[in-house]
Amino acid sequence: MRNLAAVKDTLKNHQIELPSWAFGNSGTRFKVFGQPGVPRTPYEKADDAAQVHACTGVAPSMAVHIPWDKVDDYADLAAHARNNGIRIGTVNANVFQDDDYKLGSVCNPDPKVRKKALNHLLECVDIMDATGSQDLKLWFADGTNYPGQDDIAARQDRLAEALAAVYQRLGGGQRMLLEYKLFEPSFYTTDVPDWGTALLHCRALGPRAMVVVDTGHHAPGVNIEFIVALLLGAGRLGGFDFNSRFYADDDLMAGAADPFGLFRIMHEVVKAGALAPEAGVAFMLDQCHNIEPKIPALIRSVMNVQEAAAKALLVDLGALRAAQLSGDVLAANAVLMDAYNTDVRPLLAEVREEMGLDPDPVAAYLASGYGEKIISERKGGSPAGWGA
Ligand code: LRH
Ligand code: MN
Repeated sequence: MRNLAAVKDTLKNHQIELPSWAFGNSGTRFKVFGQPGVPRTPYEKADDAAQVHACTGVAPSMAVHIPWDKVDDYADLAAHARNNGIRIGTVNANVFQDDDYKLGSVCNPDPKVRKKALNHLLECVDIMDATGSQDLKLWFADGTNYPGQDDIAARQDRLAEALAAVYQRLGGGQRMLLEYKLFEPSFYTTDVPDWGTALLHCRALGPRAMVVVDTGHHAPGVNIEFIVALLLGAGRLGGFDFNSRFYADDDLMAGAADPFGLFRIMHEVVKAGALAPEAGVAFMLDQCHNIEPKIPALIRSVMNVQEAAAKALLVDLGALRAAQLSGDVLAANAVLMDAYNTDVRPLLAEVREEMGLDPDPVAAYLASGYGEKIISERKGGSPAGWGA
């Protein structure tokens, strides 16, 4: 049985990064349902993120997305976040919403468009210098919709050229996180469609280029924890975009659709000793709360990730290894299922109390009146959204 005090310490130090865009209005191509009290500025998004951290104690940073979180003074935004007990985390570039990027951004056949995209990526590194952020996250919508539309290999060369220029620009402690996605918005090829393509580019760039696993970016049936184990083994797992899905990139609350899948992923992470912040794996949420209230949804999502981590920390790795090596299939599976079937909510309630927090973060938030406060205060202005 695992040492519970050590498990609690690990859970207290586990950090989950929040996505600024999850606080804004979001939806699908069919409809974006606006919600009252939605933040109008990155400052108000940071205020909401600080509420999630205040209630959970393990969400001390907010990722930003440029230009959705464009401000005049990024150092001032970072100071505002710090004054609210959090920090600005990963900087996400956005080269997927400008009309010029119809045929791609860094992979576009037109060198002028590629230059424009590269300039945005370099601007994002400037922003990291101002906010003190360590990670630049790059997801490219780049791809094609019809066979023959463009040359697959030529687009890879263009991508490699742009990534090398950005990698060159990174400062000392800064990293590049490359995120892959099977499809959407492109429907024939995507230039970074899978972990293999991302890993090849990262290896070609250097040691500070890492792969991001967005749990919604795989074909149905793909064994994501296998990819996680492989990337951990290669020392190239830079982080996760946690969410959940029943079908495609649904961006639902992490652990909501597939809590067992999230547990299996966290088992590989824990087994590799990669849960601790110093292991360099960024645990980020990347979700859209199209119909549910956003702040409680993010609190619930943080709790879901904590529950998966707690169950993974309770796996008796010694017994598991022994059963595996003796070929005792059922015993090995039982060790894992025993941990997964353990109700860790009392343990996490204890952890929160020991952190001086309410054992029930959602109840704490609802009792805070913060939700009502922002609805009454945030009148006028334009609510944040994806602006797609
Ligand atoms: C792409 C993605 C990427 C972000 C965006 C908000 O689907 O997962 O991580 O830039 O969502
Ligand atoms: Mn993502």
